[in-house]
Amino acid sequence: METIIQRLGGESWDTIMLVYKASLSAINTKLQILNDEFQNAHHYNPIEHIKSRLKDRNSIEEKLKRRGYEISLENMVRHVNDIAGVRVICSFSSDIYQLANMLSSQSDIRVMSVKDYIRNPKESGYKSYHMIVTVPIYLSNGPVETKVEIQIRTVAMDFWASLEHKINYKFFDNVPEHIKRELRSCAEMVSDLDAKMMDLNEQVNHIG
Ligand code: 0O2
Repeated sequence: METIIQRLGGESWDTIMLVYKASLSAINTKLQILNDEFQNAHHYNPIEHIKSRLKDRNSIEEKLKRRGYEISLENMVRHVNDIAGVRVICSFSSDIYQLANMLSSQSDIRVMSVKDYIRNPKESGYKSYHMIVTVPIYLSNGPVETKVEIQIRTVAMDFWASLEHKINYKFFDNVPEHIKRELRSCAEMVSDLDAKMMDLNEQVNHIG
């Protein structure tokens, strides 16, 4: 199947962004179906909520510059993996791997890379499961493989990541050491909380 790069001939920015927008819809639909099926079979929703976004032009160009690439449509499609980004927030850590496996095993999804910051958290304490996948988007002249970055994490991990992101922004990435320490300590609390909530949920399920 062709990738967007192979289709780049005379494609404009707008056409490319339209394809990425369609890829968000495709992944959202897949996730929604899995969530509904879970509700039907197991009487609970593994997904709390889904956020999706297209990276804006400035952020794409800034990322290319930061990585030393010239600004061009080809470089953007080739080197920026998170133009289409979906963040899936789950209730329990166990849901994360189940969802990732269910999605990865679909025949039209190709997993390009996985970064498991849950088993291997970042030094900052950041935890999340990241996948870059491709999904086919059916245009009038045939399908195009389109990259989407999927981040899957628990509500607690997301709470931590949002605050840490705001702190980094406020300090222009030069966060004072004592605040970094506090953040690492909060990240440990997040892991403990996730483990306890999952355990409690399992106990309750056995009673029910
Ligand atoms: P934004 O504005 O958040 O979208 P790649 O995309 O694979 O080419 P990278 O950066 O190596 O590049 O990928 P990685 O490590 O999977 O991180 C991608 C995204 O994860 C980041 O997007 C953040 O959203 C999030 N992330 C990664 N590390 C951290 C962290 O330490 N703290 C928080 N809060 N979020 C993190 P961007 O590119 O930064 O842009």
